[in-house]
Amino acid sequence: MTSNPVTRVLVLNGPNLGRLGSREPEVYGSGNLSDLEALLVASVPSGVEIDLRQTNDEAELIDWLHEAVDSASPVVLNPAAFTHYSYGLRDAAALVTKAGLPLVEVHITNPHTRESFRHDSVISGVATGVIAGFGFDSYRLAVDHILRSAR
Ligand code: CA2
Repeated sequence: MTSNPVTRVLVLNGPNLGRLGSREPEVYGSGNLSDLEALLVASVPSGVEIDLRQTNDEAELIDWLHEAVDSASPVVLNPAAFTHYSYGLRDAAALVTKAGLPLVEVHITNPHTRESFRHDSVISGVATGVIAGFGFDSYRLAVDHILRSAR
């Protein structure tokens, strides 16, 4: 539960998600990150900023989680392949939730229906919750939860 009204949600995306819309539409759908941003902006009340970012760089993603702590911003995180092995990202995600801020792990696909290496997440154990398998709606549901729980 966040105590202050939410004015900004950080929506952070890990490696290769910048390629959404141009590759593997049968797996990830045909929308790109601009489409995702537009969907989220349309789903939140005025006065709530959707700050959507993507990086292929693990260090940059960790820095953004530190920024979330310092600015008390709730986070929606699609860690992409880092989900499955990055203990550095896990430690940074734990800093967010230990600061009392929500961090919702999201996935476009349901990793449990895919290759076995995708079945384990090193992030889930420190996340507030996990939403997977609903395409871009996974993100919308995560933002909706963050805004409802902050009321
Ligand atoms: O389903 C998800 O959102 C994933 O986080 C996507 C990751 C994958 O490693 C996770 O297991 C599940 C992969 C993102 C790769 O993004 C691409 C986008 C377009 C084309 C190819 C890859």
